[in-house]
This record gives sequence, C-alpha cells and structure tokens, in this order.
Amino acid sequence: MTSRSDAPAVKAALKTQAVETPSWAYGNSGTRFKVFAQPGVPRTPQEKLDDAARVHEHTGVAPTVALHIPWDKVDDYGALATYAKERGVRLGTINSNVFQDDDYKLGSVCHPDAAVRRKAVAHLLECVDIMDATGSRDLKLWFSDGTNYPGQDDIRSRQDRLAEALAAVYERLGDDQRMLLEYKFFEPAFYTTDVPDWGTAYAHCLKLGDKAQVVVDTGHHAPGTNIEFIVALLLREGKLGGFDFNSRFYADDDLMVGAADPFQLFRIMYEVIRGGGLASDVAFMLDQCHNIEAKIPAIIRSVMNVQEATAKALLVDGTALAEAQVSGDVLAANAVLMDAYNTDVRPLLAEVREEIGIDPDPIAAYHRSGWAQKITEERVGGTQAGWGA
Ligand code: LRH
Ligand code: MN
Ligand code: MN
Repeated sequence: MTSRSDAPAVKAALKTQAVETPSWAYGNSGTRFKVFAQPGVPRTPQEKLDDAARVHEHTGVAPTVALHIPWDKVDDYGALATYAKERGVRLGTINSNVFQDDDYKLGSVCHPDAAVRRKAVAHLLECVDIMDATGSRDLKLWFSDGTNYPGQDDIRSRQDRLAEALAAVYERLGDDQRMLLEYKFFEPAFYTTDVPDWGTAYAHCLKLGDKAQVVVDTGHHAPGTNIEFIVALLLREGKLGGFDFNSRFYADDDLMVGAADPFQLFRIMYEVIRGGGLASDVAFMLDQCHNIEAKIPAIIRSVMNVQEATAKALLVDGTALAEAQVSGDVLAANAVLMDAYNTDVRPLLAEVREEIGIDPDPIAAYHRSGWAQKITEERVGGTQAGWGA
C-alpha cells in the first residue's frame, strides 16, 4: 500500500496490471429472447484476436485473450498462438465448455451416467492439450451442473463425482499450469448447483493442491453478497486464482465491469492490493457480453474501469487508515477510504498512458482509428459468441 503522495509508485503499479479480454465478448450475444447482430463482428477466432489486438493497442494493458472451447475451435492452436503473437497479443486462459451438448442435460462431470462423465472429463483433458499448444497457464472450469428439483439426484454423490473429475484433470496439469474453479450460485440449475459458492470451490481446490485455485466471477453472487470479503479471505489463504469481471444488477447480467457498482469494484480492488494480489498470480479477466452496445469500445471502457478502480485503491493512504483503525476512529477510517474513492484518477491514468506511449484517451483514439468502419465493410455475417442465444 502506498501513501497518497506516492504517485510514481501508483503509476508503476498500474503499468504492471494486465486485464485479459474474453474472445466471446467480441462476438454477437444476447438474451434468450433475442440476439441483436452487430455489423463488423468477427467471423473467426482469428478476427476476434484482431479486435483484441486493437483493445490492447489503445489501452496498453490487455495483452492476453481468453479462449472458450469449442466456441473458438481451430485445427491448429499453435498456429493460432502465432497469429496472436504477430498481432501483439497472446492467448490466455482456456475456458472449458461442458454445458452445450444435449448429453449434459443432467450435468457433465456430476452426471449420474458414467459415460457422460467420461465425455466431460475427456473435453477438459483436451483443453489441457490445447493449453500445451498455446502456452496458456490457466484452465478455467465452470460447470452448469446441478438439479432443478429436490430428490432429482443425490447431492453427496454428485460431489464425489465432481471430486473424481477434478482430480483427473489436476493430475494432467503441467508444472506451470493451473486450474481455476469458478462458482455460481444458480443458473441454469435452479434447485442445487454443484459448485454454488466460494466455500465449495475452496474445499475442492484445497484438497487438490496448489495448482487448483478459485476464480471469482463478480456476477455469480446473490444480491448483497460482500464480494470483497470473499476476495480478502481467498487471498489470505493463497487460493484466489483470478477474477471474471462483469457487472450485475439482477442475476448473471454480464454487463460492463464497473458499470453497475463502481464502488464495489473499488472495494474489491482495495482488498486485492491489501492482499498483495496485484503483484501475484491473480488473473484479471473480463467475462462480459455486449448485447446492445458497440463491442470494442465497450471492452476498452471495461479495461479502463478496472484501471480506475485499481488506481483509486492504490491511492488509499495505508498509514492513515491503519492509524484510524487502531485508534477505533470509525469515521476517520471510513473517510480515508472514501477520500481515495472520490479522487478523480482520470488525469493520473492519462499520464500513465502517455508514459507508455499511447493516446491518453483510448476510446477517442479507437474511434479515430477507422477500425470500426474497416470491419463493418470487410466482415459480413459475423458469428454469435455462443452465449445467451
Ligand atoms: C457462466 C460463465 C462461465 C462461462 C462464461 C461464458 O455463467 O460465467 O465463466 O465460461 O459464463
Ligand atoms: Mn464467468
Ligand atoms: Mn457467468
């Protein structure tokens, strides 16, 4: 933590932060009621990388792109990694998908039928093969598994099946690879979810070992959940693998991070910094869908929102805060935090951008670049993200 006058240290820390953008955010998406297609959206994984490279070019802090398999299926993942590199970005987290096939109606790794479980585990292992080819460090696991009705399946047996599958994947990981287990309290299952909360994810990861870490998707909690507490606790236990950032007003809305509740994002980032997370292996990923807004500028805006929350959190005067806390001065302690939150950090971030040689206003620079016009003219028949259809 820094003192308020420590602007060079704050700037230096901001320059080290990297935000991973998700391939699926570049494609068309929507709700189950309607997908509104946008002109110029990518038709291939390669074109998603082209767009991600623009986000990195204008923000300077989005060097990696998460893939979702099979949404981003290609024949040669090594070649895709080279394609990314040639455009100045890298392939990041590999997201597994064991929720789309008809076979998964009653679950994937927790399914009562062993044949379906074997199919799901085979997909997860294939994702690790892909990581080997792309050089990715992280495998992100999210399971739609659960039940809709009391009695539908045995809650405890499903946990046993989950543990068995996770252990098989863990075994397959290389020395420098990790698996990030994501929880979500409901949807698509409405009665039980097999990984509903951080505690369940933590319990499984603890048993598995150091290479298994919990990922916090900010949209996956019940209203009123204190997410920063979860962040503080997981960091304290060395079990916070990363974030899927997005905003929610109601359920898993997947809106732009920092749009619904920038104060919550600040509180989360404060705990990240307090726990040493900015300098650790915590992955800062976006997991969003841009259903009605232009996608590339929305992703740029999201990256900037994460940076702004981080900058404010870095500005918290740690010394003053500790003094107020120790002396039991509740109002003074709260004021220290609010003082940082209420600071306009946009000029500071503009300076950071100038110092790394990019335009201080990424959105304006993107609009001036002509990229939107180019892709609208060149790309006809863009693909759906695969999500929310
Ligand atoms: C599930 C989830 C998970 C998926 C992504 C598309 O709601 O957050 O991370 O992989 O959405
Ligand atoms: Mn997610
Ligand atoms: Mn989600």
